Amino acid sequence: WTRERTLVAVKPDGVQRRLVGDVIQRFERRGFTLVGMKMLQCPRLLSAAPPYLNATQAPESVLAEHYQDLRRKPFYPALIRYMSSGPVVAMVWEGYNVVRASRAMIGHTDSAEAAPGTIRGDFSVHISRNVIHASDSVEGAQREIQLWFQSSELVSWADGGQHSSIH
Ligand code: YYY
Ligand code: MG
Repeated sequence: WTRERTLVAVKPDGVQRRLVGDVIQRFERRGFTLVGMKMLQCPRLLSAAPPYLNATQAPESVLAEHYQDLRRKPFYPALIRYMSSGPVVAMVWEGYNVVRASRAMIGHTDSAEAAPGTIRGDFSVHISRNVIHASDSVEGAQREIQLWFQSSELVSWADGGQHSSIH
């Protein structure tokens, strides 16, 4: 089987509400592997040609590129304002079917539809403040990981016995 990777981001409301640890704990307990993590804030998310964009990519902001499919939606300006209103914690998680599994873990986009037990179902009451992002397809995940992270910021690792006895 293939080890998929996906982009997960705790949005500004999630960071403000100190939910980063809970999110990490849920993914770790599920058995997924954290291969990248960093905090970003407004200037770096919105500035033109951030240094971590690939040189081959157009000099667009991370958020505009990230939500390019939604740019004609009525909620798009408010979405960009919200996403740039405070720090965001971006992570790359790896594991079997991690793209689909993480969508199930975050729950429905609309908080009112999100099942209890999901991250949005437990922590969010409105679609415009829904705490967390996760890529919705394998192709989308590859695109988003390249957008948010340089390859040098990702660490491939496997269980190497570090937690077993030193004797
Ligand atoms: O992938 P997901 O985040 O679950 O939903 P998308 O349809 O990709 O929309 C991205 C983002 O936009 C959503 O998490 C909240 C916001 N949004 C909104 O504010 N109002 C809507 N009616 C739909 C989406
Ligand atoms: Mg989406």
